[in-house]
Amino acid sequence: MTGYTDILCDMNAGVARITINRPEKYNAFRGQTCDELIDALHRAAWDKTIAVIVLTGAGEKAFCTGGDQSAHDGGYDGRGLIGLPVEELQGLIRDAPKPVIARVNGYAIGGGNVLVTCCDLAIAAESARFGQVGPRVGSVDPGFGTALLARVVGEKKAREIWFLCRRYTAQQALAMGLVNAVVPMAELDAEVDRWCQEILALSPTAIAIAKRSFNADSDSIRGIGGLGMQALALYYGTAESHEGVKAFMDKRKPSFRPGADDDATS
Ligand code: 2NE
Repeated sequence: MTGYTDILCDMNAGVARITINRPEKYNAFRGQTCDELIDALHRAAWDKTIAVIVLTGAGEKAFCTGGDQSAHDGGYDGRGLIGLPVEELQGLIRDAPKPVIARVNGYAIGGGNVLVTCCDLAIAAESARFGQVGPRVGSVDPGFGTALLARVVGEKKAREIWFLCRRYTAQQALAMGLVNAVVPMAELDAEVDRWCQEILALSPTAIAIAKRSFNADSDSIRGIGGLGMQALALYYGTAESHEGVKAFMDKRKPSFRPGADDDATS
């Protein structure tokens, strides 16, 4: 793949910086974005001169807000079961035999929060906000988005995140173990660079073995994700899911239980 349109990729002095470059969409990903991220991650993962990968979003508003709802019409606009090859993207973050650091510069919502969950490390600006929105917008990101999140923040907290769809501050994300450090936005790049430099001084093979052994313990979650995506493709064909997407785009509250809503007001 040559000439990215949705991302930026800079590989320099042992560090690959991959940036989702769709700030006007709060760095939401469409099919093309996922394919470009996959391509860049492949290159960075297997380039022996690269010791660490930094994943981030352009601008100061958003890290990534998940699937681009304007590219969703009963499924997204790309390839794969749901029109977004997110399983491949998330799997690649885990398969890269080197640490992937999420540089969280703003909203990490929906699939964006799942990317943070999948990254090995996460460093957030104080202004960053985290959360899942699937049940509000007719979606769910099963597998790493649910079961790995539970390993990261604990079962009760993960269920709260999915069942209530609240937003969490960077300090709350730190307290629950979703991120490793929180710094003022002005210090974010310097802090990320410090972590990269520390990693660069260490044995790449020892780190690769450590990463693969962490992964081995949780890799069964990949199968749960595959099963979940199969279900998600069916869910995307329902009126309930369509209502969630349409309500978000119309900037109104979704009505998931029309009959029950009528009963409640009668
Ligand atoms: C990010 C958040 C919390 C911001 O809220 P707020 O109130 O500050 O701003 P607003 O007005 O909601 O958003 C600002 C602009 O960004 C766009 C909005 O449409 C709006 O556009 P304009 O009106 O200014 O033109 N925007 C934000 N996120 C977008 C998105 N994902 N797609 C398209 N446009 C987006 C709030 O916007 C929010 O909650 N966003 C997340 C929406 C969402 O539904 N994300 C997808 C979840 S499903 C998913 O990610 C997924 C997956 O991970 C795996 C498989 C399948 C699906």
